[in-house]
Amino acid sequence: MEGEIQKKKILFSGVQPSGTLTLGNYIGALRNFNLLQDEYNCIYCIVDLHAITVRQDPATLRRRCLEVAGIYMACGIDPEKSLIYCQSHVSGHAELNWVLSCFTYMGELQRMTQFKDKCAKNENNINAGLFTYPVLMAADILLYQADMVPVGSDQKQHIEITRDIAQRINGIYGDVFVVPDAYIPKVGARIMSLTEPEKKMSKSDSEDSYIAILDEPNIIRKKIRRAVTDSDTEIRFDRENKPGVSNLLDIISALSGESVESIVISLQGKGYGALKDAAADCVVDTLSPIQAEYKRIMADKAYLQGILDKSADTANKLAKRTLSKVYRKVGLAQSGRK
Ligand code: AQP
Repeated sequence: MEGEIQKKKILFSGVQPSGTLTLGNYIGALRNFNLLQDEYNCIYCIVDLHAITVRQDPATLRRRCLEVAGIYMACGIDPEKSLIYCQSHVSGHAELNWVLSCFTYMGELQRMTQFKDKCAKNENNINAGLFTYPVLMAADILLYQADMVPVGSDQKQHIEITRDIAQRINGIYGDVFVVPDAYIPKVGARIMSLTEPEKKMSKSDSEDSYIAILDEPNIIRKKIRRAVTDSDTEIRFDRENKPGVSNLLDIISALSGESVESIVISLQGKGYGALKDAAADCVVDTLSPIQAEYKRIMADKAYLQGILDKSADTANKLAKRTLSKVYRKVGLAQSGRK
């Protein structure tokens, strides 16, 4: 990939190992990853440095990094075509983060809705990392001169600030960074919580609120059966007044490829029980093969670790190219050593 990286466009995306990955992560981001890997040179990162902006249990975090790599592969990412590695194994992310933070304004960061949401969730740990999270994310992307970033709609603001930082630096120093575009899916860009459907489904919320990619079929069915709907009985897509029903329709549509309109027609006159059964069937059918593949991959942890190490070596080389360009452009002294 290192040599080939010049020819194809570059795609970068990441997921935090901050919990067990959810159906939201899958529909919003992961399922698009393997669709794009023939067209782009893809770099898929497990963003563990981002995860420590919220307190994590060290042993669990370490274990989860490998698990996320297993889920990436089970979702179809081919390590022969794409890089899969841990963010903390490539020091360039943290180094570029520092440079970019000197070109990012406090006011820009104060406008980030994710910062406000995370502050509300972590009242006792509103740390500087939570505030500068978008700068590290900009560094992740710009480090590889990525053209495209597939994300859910919650990350749109972060891609916009990444573009602003890149354009600002390019404006001062000439052509330093590729300015990336977001790839946000048309359907399922924001899967909502099962228990509070006006909020995004998040892996750091309560277990009942999300479906984990690795949940057993009976757990998936139980969680969907208990999903909050409303006191009405009509199956209709109306995000504002029927967020729970609309979320289930969104999930079915995203996973089956059928339009919401035709799903609504096929469920006409049936109750919420039928809607929930249809949603549960779709989710179980989608996740079962991924879970079987995940089990197979995780049986050989040495192989998986080998992939992470090899990918990190390549990522380090690519990162160094951008970093030395950035250091030179901003005026940092070159080392005299070979
Ligand atoms: N509910 C969602 N619907 C659609 N896409 C989603 N994504 C996350 N939740 C949804 C997308 O998944 C990718 C990885 O997200 P992340 O783990 O880096 O961070 P996040 O967006 O903060 O996800 P969570 O699950 O809400 O994590 P926690 O709870 O730790 O903060 C991103 O592309 C994201 O858009």
